[in-house]
Amino acid sequence: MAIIAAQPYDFECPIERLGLIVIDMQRDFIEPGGFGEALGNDVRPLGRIVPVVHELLTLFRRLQRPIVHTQEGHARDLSDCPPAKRRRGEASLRIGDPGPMGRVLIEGEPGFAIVPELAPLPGELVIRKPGKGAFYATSLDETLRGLGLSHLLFAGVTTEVCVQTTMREANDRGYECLLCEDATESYFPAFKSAALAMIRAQGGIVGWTAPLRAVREGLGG
Ligand code: C5J
Repeated sequence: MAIIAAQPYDFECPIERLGLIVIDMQRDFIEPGGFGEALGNDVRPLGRIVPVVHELLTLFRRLQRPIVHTQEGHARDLSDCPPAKRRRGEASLRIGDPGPMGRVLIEGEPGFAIVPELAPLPGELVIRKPGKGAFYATSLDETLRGLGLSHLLFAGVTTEVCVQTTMREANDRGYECLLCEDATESYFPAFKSAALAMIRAQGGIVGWTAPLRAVREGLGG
């Protein structure tokens, strides 16, 4: 049993039932010219977590534990993009529009790709998701159960949108969830802090949070 020094208290996990979920580390959210910037955000803070997420990937690859990468995006004909989602916001580019990195948030386009430093290796699972939560309209739950996983470590962007939504979905499905604090980021620093606080409030109502250092120490990395 691994013990990770976390908040609100130690996260205990059987390593053989632990997997890593990396949420939406895509060019469209992280690089200039993508959807994140089109929504008016400064994308630079998101790019800063790439080395930390890379360290987690390296650790899980060395431990030979399952890794799932998610990508938010839609079919080319937008059949899985609700019009309300496409209309939302005052974006200079909307989902499906052609932009500097191809059509925004569309499967197969350059902006949809995971940033090259974090590219999935053969054998790692990659799930395209049309929603904020990675369990909505995907096979993620069946996949995780098929792998015998009960404990999930989360990383990725953005903390209060797709990461928190997916953690809440996982929590409702009975998974024990830990978020690596320095491997997640938001366009809004206050929202990141608030999301971390919400997750671990009330005795870990959604889950636990811990810095990379504690994750490494707990997992023997
Ligand atoms: C957003 C995400 N922010 N991956 N997506 O729309 O958090």
